[in-house]
Amino acid sequence: MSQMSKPCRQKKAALINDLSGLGRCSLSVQLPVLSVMQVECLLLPTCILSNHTGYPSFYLKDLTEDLDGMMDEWQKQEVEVDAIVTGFLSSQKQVHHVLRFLDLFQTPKTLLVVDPVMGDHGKPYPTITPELQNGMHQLASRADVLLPNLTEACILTKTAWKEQFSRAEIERIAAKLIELGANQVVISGIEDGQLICDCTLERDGRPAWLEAKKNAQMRSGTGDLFCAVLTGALLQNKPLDQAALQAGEFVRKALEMTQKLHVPQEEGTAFEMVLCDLCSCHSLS
Ligand code: PXL
Repeated sequence: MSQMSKPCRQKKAALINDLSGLGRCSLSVQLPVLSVMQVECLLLPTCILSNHTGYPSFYLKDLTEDLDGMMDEWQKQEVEVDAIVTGFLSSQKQVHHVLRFLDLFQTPKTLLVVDPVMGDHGKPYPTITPELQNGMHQLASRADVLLPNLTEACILTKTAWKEQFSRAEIERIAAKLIELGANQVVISGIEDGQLICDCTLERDGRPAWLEAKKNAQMRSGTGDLFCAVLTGALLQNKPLDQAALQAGEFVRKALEMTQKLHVPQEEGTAFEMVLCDLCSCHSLS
C-alpha cells in the first residue's frame, strides 16, 4: 500500500472536567491546549461554575443528572477515544458516572489520565467531602497515568501534610500510588526552595526527578495545564519523562509571562501568551 493511501486518523480525547467561567482552569484551559496539539476533544462537563473555587465565593450548577443522558447519546454515536482525561468532580455520585463512562468507552488501548483534583498547598478545596475523597481513590486505582499535586498525593495515600517533605518521602508516596493501582505517576509542582520539581514513577521503574528554577508563584489551573500538555505529548507517543518535561516547561513559561503581565492571582495563568509553543505540525500516523 502506498504512503498516500494509508488511512490517517487524528487522536481523540474525552475530557471529563468542570467548566469554570472565570479564572482559567479545567476545560477552559485543557481544550485550547489539546486542540493546538492537534487532538480532537470531546467534552463532558461535570458542572458549570461562575469562577473556580479559589475566589471568595462561586456559583456552581451541578450537571450530575445530565451525565448519563450525554453518555447515552455518545454511545449511540459509537464514540471511540484514544484518551480519557478526568479532572474536577463535584461529588462522590459523579465518580460513579465516570466509572460508568469507563465501562462504556475505555478499551485496552485507551489511555486513562486521572487528575485527582482535590486540593492544593495542603488544603482540600471547599467542595471535597470524605466520600468524594474515597471516590477519587477508586478512580486513581484505575489510572494509566495519575497526576496529583503533592497535596492530592498525600490525601490519596493518607499521608499527613507537612510543609517540607524529603525526596525519599515523596518517592515513597509515589510508590504507594503505584501500589494503589496506577501504572504511571507524576507528582507535579513540588516546591523545593528555589526549585520547582516533578517526581515521575512508572510501575517496575525507578523514580525520576525533573527540576527547574522556580520563576514565579504557583497559580490555580497550572495542574490542568500540566495535565493537558502531558496528555497531548503522550498521544504524540512521547515517553512519560519527556511528556512531563514538556508539560513542566510549558507551565513555567506560562507562569513567567503571567508574572510579567501582573495578572491578579485569582485570574490564573496567561497560558494564551505561550500557547503557540505547542503548535508544531505533526504528520499523522
Ligand atoms: O485547577 C483545579 C480546579 C478545577 N476546577 C475548579 C477549581 C479548581 C481549583 O481551584 O476550583 C472548579
